[in-house]
Amino acid sequence: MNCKNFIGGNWKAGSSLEVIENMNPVNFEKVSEANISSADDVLEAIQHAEAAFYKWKSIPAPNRGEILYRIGEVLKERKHKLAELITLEIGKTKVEAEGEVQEAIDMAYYMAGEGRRMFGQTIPSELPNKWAMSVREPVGVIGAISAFNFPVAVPSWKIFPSLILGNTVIWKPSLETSAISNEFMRCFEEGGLPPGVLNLILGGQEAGQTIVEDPRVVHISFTGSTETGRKVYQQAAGHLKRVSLELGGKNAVIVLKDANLELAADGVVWAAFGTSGQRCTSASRVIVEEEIYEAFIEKLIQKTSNLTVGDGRNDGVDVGPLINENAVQKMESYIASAKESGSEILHGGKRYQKKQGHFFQPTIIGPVDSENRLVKEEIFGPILSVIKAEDFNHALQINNASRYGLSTALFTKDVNDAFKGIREMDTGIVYVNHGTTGAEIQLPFGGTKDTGNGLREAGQAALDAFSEWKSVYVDYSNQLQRAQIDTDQL
Ligand code: UN1
Repeated sequence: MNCKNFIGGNWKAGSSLEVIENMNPVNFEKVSEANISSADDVLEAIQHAEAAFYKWKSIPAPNRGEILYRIGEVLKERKHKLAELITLEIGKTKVEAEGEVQEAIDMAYYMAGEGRRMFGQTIPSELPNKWAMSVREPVGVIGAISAFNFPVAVPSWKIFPSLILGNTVIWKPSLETSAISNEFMRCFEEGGLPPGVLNLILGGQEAGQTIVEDPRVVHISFTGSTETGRKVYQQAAGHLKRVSLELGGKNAVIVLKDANLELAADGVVWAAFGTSGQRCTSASRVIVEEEIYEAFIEKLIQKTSNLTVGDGRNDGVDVGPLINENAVQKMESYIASAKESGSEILHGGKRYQKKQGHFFQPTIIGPVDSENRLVKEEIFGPILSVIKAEDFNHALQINNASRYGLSTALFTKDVNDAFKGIREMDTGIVYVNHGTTGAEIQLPFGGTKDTGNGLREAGQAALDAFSEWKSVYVDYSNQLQRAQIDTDQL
């Protein structure tokens, strides 16, 4: 598939001569190609987004909502096609790819509804015959930069809330997902979004930097690594831009001795090896109370060996390939350092010699001590470290020692421990008796510490991320009433 930018309502190839080709990660056949965008393409897109802003924000929010609803309908019709393309271009299994598109459909409908519900507040004034209220205003042109692993769901968390609020958007997806991004963009076009309101740029670092540095783009919403996120934040600070960051994770599952071990092992396997561990919410550490360590490990290994690893297009496949050869080599380097530090590989630990494709075995390593790089760094692949904890407090301490703070899960049957965990696990998302993945779009999504900068996307929190509050005072007393001063005379 030959992929293009979508700028001001027109499909146009990127203007550099450099071409990016994406191969299917299983059979290495070409899926897509695109000319990489230059800074000029981005500048053109910004001009269109800026020109479209006034008109778009002037359309009443319920009508904007109707357009979003229509886009949701198109996405629903295209669900299988989009999912097939996700599997083809990045290797995600068919079931998970369908789930991902569903997340975008849910977001389209949710935000369409917000068009008729975009509440402000009326607040009592301290003076008589004076009315005070707050209303939401769009911020302007939003730069949405997304990663390869959720090429439809994550952009939709940024795009739909931005649009319902009246903003216009420049979207730069990962270059690994050009075909998917073209197909997703087409759904907005066919749903009837006016030209210039959403612009797609297939670009790399130059395009990204132009979006981040141009003063006309007033908000940057970035999903990616902590390292890149930090740079984006620094560059955007020069213009005092609004920035929302969804960065790395080092998510843990805590399994207490009273837990349903069968359920906990199922939860851990799904959270650790689903999407081949390439979710920012993937479980990468499991912290187990000493007394049940052996029993739990046995179940975990048994369930992991039952996983079917293969081409995500085939029925019954649980774990697909990694995105590329670099990712496989990164896994090998973690295995090498695990061996060096004397940790035992309990399951897996290798690339598949006989399988064509970027496959790596679902791997369990343990026990790993809490200073090892395996339990500190984000791995973004199917490697799970097991850590022993003396008791619940120790487990909480190990969990909270991470520099990341996205998602934690706790397995227990004790209601007191469950609530203690909810309060004390210091991540933005916590689960009880479910693994670390599977956030729903109607709740805020995001993390603490090095995972983000405090803003949340999805749910009602997304409205705060992508709008400004305007405070409005209407004085109908027909005389000068001075706040704070005349208040005293009443
Ligand atoms: C991500 O990996 O960037 O909660 C997002 C989840 C998914 C989203 C993951 N709904 O795992």
